[in-house]
Amino acid sequence: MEKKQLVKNLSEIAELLEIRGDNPFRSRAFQNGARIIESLSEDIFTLVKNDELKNVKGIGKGLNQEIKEMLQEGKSTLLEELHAEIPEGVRQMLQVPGLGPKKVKTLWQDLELKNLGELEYACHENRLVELKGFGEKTQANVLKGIRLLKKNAGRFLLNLALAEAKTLVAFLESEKNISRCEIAGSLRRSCETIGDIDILVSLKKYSREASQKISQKFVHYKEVEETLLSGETKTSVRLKSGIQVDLRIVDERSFPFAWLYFTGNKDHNTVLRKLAKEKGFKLNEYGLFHGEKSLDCQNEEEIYRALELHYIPPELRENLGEIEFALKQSIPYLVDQKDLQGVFHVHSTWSDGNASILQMGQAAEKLGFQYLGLSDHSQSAFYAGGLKPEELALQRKEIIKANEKLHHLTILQGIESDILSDGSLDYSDAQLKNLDFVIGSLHSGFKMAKEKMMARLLKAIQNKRTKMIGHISTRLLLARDGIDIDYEKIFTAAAEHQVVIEINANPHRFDLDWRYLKKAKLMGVKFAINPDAHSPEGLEHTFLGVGIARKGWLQKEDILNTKSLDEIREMWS
Ligand code: DGT
Ligand code: CA
Ligand code: CA
Ligand code: ZN
Repeated sequence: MEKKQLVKNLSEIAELLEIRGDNPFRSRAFQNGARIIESLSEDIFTLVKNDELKNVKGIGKGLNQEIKEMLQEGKSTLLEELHAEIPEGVRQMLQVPGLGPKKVKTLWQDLELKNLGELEYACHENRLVELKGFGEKTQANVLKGIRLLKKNAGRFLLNLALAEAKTLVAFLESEKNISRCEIAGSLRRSCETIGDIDILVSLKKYSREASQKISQKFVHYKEVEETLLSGETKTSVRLKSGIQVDLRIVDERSFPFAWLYFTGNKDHNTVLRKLAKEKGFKLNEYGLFHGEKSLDCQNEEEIYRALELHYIPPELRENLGEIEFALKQSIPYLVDQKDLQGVFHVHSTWSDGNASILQMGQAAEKLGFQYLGLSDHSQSAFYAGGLKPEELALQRKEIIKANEKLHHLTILQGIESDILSDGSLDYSDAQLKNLDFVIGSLHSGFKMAKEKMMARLLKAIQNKRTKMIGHISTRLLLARDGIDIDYEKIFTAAAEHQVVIEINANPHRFDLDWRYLKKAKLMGVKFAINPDAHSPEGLEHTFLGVGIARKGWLQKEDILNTKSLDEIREMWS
């Protein structure tokens, strides 16, 4: 069992104990235990091996026993017991935003609800309104939460799907008979969430047996939980992470056609097929046929060319105007990972990051960046350890020291300032003036009426100290919808005041939504691809953000952090 799973189990036990109505101290001990283990700097496995875990503050005897069992035997009897006792549907209620163990307990025991369907129905019947600890507002929120869960059911964050797919591809590629093994589907199109992973393999020597050999290797991959379907050309499995993978196996000649087809999306394919038909061809996953015989195309470029189309990068294949542009041979040259020269929106231990300023700088240097725009939280974000005004100068000193130790990279001092409910920033103008840049972000008060929210955001954009707006919608993918705002008005103001809009590259956010990028660009808005990193590894999310920017048709010149440090300094001077 990995540490991550251990922490998850402990916190699940805590919640389930509370639902069961166990001793509250016991439940709290597990919750604290989860937190302690998560932030433990020593290696948990060594501690358990040497029987030293019991010496860690906050880990009592009972907890110590449970953790030992989980790590040494890979299971938890207590958790199994709780799972048997509390129906799965009741446990799923915990995923509804706003429902904690206490409320779930009431719903299960007082209303005898056993799953989300029954809960939804009970809301429609107004049965939550009179319930102790609930009310009209909670009931409405529960309904909204269930709707959100339904919408997101079975989808996964891009980074998780990508990590799973990359390891799987590496595993399959070790097979000698494989000539190509590539990601297709929504993952190749760099969509913000992924329904399932599609992998396409071509064989040097194709035969039924050769294909079966690859399917067998695939279903025996160590991360496979269950095989859903196994045929000659298509095999589907579900991985332990819950994500489904479809594998298709083709011969070398059909590879480009199959790759185009399985990359999609479906609407893009449909339009291509229609276009082919108008030209007297027939296009499918096996070829581009003129009569019985298919044209020989070595790659996707050649297929597009045969249809007299400009090559369309996978990110644009959404049937959102790309085919019209390709017909005119005018698909733009999109921003590329190698165009990035630096990053903004990075946290350190000065607020809620897990690494020092120097460590973040060194990690950014390793990624080849020229500058790093540090932006810890501001004072109102007390829960995230936001900086008090007097800490700003101290932090500046530490940045200067870090810069002396770095070779090719310069750290800039910015701040991620809360946009307060009246739209003002979180420090005095004199304090903000001393910083290299300011990102304004919403971190609370999301439920404000639309009009008031617009006034709040517009005031922040008009502030002459604001250089960027962070994660503008505040959405959390698969968990929380964004706020309701008038994007056109925001873009107009951002363009007028030269405030950059962030493309937050954290996979939980990808905010601004790529669907707005093309329009905002046309209105004169500039963007920054920001990792919102809270750890050195988090910096790498920047590259996922490039995929999102490409999906929004953005080019190098639209992105602030493709500029050199000197160019940025000049812009902001
Ligand atoms: P997802 O998995 O929901 O994130 O989205 P996709 O786009 O990966 O969808 P998926 O996995 O169902 O199918 C992969 C690609 O295969 C899809 O983008 C286009 C192609 N495809 C699948 N079914 C059809 C179909 O019925 N017609 C056409 N033209 N293409 C299809
Ligand atoms: Ca898919
Ligand atoms: Ca699929
Ligand atoms: Zn933020």
